[in-house]
Amino acid sequence: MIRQNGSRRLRFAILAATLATAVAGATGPASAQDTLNALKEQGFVRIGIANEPPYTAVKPDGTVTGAAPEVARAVFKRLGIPDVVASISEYGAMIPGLQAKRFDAVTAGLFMKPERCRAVAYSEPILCDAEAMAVKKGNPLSLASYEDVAKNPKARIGAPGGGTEERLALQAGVPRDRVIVVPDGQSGIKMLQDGRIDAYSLPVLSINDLLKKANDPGLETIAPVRGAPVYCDGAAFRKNDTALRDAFDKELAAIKESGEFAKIVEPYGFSAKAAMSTNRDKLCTASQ
Ligand code: 6CS
Repeated sequence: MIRQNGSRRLRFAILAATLATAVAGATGPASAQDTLNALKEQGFVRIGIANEPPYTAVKPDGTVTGAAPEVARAVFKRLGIPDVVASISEYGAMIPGLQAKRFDAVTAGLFMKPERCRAVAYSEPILCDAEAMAVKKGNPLSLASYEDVAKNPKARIGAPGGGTEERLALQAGVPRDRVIVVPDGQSGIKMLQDGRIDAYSLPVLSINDLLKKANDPGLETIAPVRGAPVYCDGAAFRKNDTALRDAFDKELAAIKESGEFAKIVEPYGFSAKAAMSTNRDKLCTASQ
């Protein structure tokens, strides 16, 4: 549980979060207005994140940043909830964690896809991005798509567990034993440098951030991955919290309209226009 600042506040956050979970668990599916009121009482929203810059990031001092939490903080503030408290989770554990009330929302770049839209209540789109692969300089295996990885029996691809890139690789026909689950960005780059994988796949802005920090002339980016869709995320809520999601959407629309949304996401490299030119219905029914 990572809080903005101060160990006293952290202890309070953990206690309050535990009490909130206990109450929520004890009273069964709260009405969404109750959820919003409970969050106002709590004074913060417990969010699930991955710690994958620029989508989500936790600074060494515990400060939660990244485009997704910053948009969430701006919207929740307008709803009368001043702060967010983050828990780091693997992508594949985010929806189960949300459903188990480990967090109140997922604001992590969790891309909207039909199967996820069936499991959670997404907000309207927030962050959009294409897919990329980091490879050794010169791209020795000539990998430009997930199908290229599938076709080459020597090629191993790293991707986040339960993440979109893992699923795309498997759907393209890469055998399970050549799709390597990577726990975090730094591990992925190290595995690529050590030759344990031949490609590491994340969204373009995440790979760009990692390669900039790695500063390794022996690596390069293949972007976009040929044939992979552009995805957009939204804030994800529990299915029975649709009124909370609707309240979030109302304020999200207001900051999109006012220009505040662009001011938050564009310094991180995201296009406000991309998110504002699509919608949840389209993304939740797209065949990807
Ligand atoms: O939604 C997902 O599954 C993907 N989203 C991001 C921001 N990074 C990797 C992950 O697989």
